[in-house]
Amino acid sequence: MPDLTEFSKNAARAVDAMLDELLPKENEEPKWLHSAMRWSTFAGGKRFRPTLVFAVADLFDLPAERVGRTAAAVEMVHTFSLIHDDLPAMDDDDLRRGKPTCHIKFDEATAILAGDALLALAFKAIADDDGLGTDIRLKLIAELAEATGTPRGMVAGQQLDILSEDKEIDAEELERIHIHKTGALIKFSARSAALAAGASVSDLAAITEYASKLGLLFQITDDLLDVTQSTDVLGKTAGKDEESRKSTYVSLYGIEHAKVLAADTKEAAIVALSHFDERAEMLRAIATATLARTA
Ligand code: GRG
Repeated sequence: MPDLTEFSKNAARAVDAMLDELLPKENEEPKWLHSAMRWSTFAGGKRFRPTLVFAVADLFDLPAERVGRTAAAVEMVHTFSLIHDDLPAMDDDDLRRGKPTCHIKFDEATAILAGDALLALAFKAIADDDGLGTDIRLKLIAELAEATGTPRGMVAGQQLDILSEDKEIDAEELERIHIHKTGALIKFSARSAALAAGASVSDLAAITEYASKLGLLFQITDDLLDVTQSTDVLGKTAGKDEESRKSTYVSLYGIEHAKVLAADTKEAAIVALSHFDERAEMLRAIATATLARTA
């Protein structure tokens, strides 16, 4: 059995060091903005997406250093999305990663700017990555832009999610929302390392299929945790989905059926990995841990 706990710890350490290097220092002007960016970035996230980047790199024997900037870029985009998602105009939340959200700790304008600046910095991190060839950097920038924006990325998913509030939506629409909102960045995380490693077309297809299922699994478990865990454990307000009358896998299927769906989705992720041999054990362990996660 691969030691996912140890692997995740090392991944978090590596991405945190890279983020610390790339983010402007708090003592550099505008200090208030840089403090806000660092506040949210280092608030204690799980570093799930960077771990996935490193695990796929490992599968292809690509040294971790080669994807360090990409892993940091993904985490910056993710942090940008959380900062903006917590704003009063969106989810209006005052707790994230167990700490006051960016607009509560700083102010609303600064939270908007901190998100904007993290998004811009993510693309610069990849553009300046001289450990990767120019063609790969361009490909990663294009794919990250697609995974982040619209019509195929996270911003599109967020818009669809907002428009679906207070509405009855079917399973197909729910899946469409989450493929974009949560899945696109998770898919990019896995594909980015495969692209950096020069993976073959069939390897890339298997990784893409695995990551698509993993993204859906991550969202189903997120919906389950929202109703089964406490605010303390989650580090963000529990029960928020029902309060904001959101359609979720739990509201659509009920807790028990959502659990079955999660288990089936994890199996589908594992099946996608049958393309690889035992070298994919860490990716199998990530799918298993995502199904079992408690926060
Ligand atoms: C504002 C453009 C824009 C997009 C927001 C990511 C997102 C889209 C909204 C967050 C709301 C949410 C609960 C999404 C579902 C899954 C998800 C992304 C959870 C948070 O990610 P974790 O659990 O967080 O990886 P940590 O804090 O561990 O990094």
